[in-house]
Amino acid sequence: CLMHEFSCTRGRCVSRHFLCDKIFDCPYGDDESPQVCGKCRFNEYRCKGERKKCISNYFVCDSKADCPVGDDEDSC
Ligand SMILES: [Ca+2]
Ligand SMILES: [Ca+2]
Repeated sequence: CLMHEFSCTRGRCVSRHFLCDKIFDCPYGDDESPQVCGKCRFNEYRCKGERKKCISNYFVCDSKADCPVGDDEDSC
């Protein structure tokens, strides 16, 4: 792949403009994977606030603030 391209698992190259645009451009969608996009995993909650920490869903509504601003306990 070229400098401005992202290499998919199956050796295909896509432009980096297509990364994290919610459309699968790689055959297996790895241009939208959490590792590439820096999002939380499907079983994690994304905290609000500047740091956007990821916590396990297990810690949402456990009566203890795990996010920096405690928003994991806000909508229980
Ligand atoms: Ca994409
Ligand atoms: Ca919590």
